[in-house]
Amino acid sequence: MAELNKVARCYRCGAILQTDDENKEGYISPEIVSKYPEGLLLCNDCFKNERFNTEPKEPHFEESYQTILEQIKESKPLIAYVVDLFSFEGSFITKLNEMIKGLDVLVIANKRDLLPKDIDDEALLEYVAHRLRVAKLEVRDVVLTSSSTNYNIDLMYQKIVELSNNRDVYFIGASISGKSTLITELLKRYQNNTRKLITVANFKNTDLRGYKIPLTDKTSIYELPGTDIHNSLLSKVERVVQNQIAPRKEVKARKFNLHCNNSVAIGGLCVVELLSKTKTDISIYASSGVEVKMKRITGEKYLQSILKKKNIKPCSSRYTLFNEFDAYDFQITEEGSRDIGILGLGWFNFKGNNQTFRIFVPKGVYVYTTRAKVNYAK
Ligand SMILES: Nc1nc2c(ncn2[C@@H]2O[C@H](COP(=O)(O)OP(=O)(O)O)[C@@H](O)[C@H]2O)c(=O)[nH]1
Ligand SMILES: [Mg+2]
Repeated sequence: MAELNKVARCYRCGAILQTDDENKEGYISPEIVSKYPEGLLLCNDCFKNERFNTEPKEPHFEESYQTILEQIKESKPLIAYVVDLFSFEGSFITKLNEMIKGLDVLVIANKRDLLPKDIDDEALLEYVAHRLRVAKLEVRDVVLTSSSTNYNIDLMYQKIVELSNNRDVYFIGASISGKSTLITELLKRYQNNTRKLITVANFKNTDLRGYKIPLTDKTSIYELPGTDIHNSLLSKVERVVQNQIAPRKEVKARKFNLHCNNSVAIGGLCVVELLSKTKTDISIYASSGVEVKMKRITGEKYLQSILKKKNIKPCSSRYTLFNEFDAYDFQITEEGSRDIGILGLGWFNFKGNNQTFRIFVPKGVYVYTTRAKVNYAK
């Protein structure tokens, strides 16, 4: 009888995998095939393109933004760098960090209200300090804020006045980190003791504009437009789904005990499977508008079934086919409390114990692993 063999194809581009000719489509190193006989495999090209997407693809830095930063550097201003505590990886931008090194920086870690209330600020400040150390970015101070609950806005204003010390202040950061809202809150407390008016400034040699708020007769607070984050799930889904995945209030942990080959769906947008034998407790942090469910089936089966039945909220009309998703395997070598995050959607926390997770996400969305952001272990 004829034998039917499954033809191995690249998981991403669909090319038929071959080990004979490096210069032809679908080439994959023979070692990989023998190492993962049952694995979902990528051809070498896709592996290079996708697997090494382990840094957020740098937000496209408009040249104009760079031009402004170059210009403002000369006057040695105070930089008020707004980062989003919920979406930290999307708002803490390597390239921006490099550009502001050497300047006086006040980090404003915003959206404190979205993180669990029972975590102390000290722990969050330590997390930010840790990330700053890793990025080798020295800063003058860090303040945790929330425009939604008016948390520490006075303190932020006070620090800006103190640290600016008769210099200009520039609010910078990724879009949606909350710059405009913070400035609006700041304006509620602001008293203009100068002879100047609040205006909108056009930045030289660019088409960018932003608020200019006089601090003293010689100095002002400027709001720079944000830089867009293209590899966030938020920038890939339609408006209704954006509204469901962006949290508006405290995100609460949803806990699951995962066994080998069990999978958890985070909406119809991400499926997490535990590939290794070590049973693992995970706590998922995502907007309450995102349903989270577990099934005792593989991630591939679970995702296929969700795409067919659309029985979990939210599902995006832009990602309806299995091959519109990427699959990443994360082998955890670190111990201690860890996170795996999906930019724009949230993250899950677990204790590192040599696990391997497989994560399915819409193509091009950044998935990362870091030390835990929210850590209950003392
Ligand atoms: N939960 C929460 N949402 C915030 C906070 N600050 C801003 N936002 C929301 O984040 C989104 C982007 O804010 P915006 O100020 O326009 O960000 P910008 O692009 O940096 O100027 C808006 O939907 C705001 O309502 C905050 O402290 N907490
Ligand atoms: Mg804005």
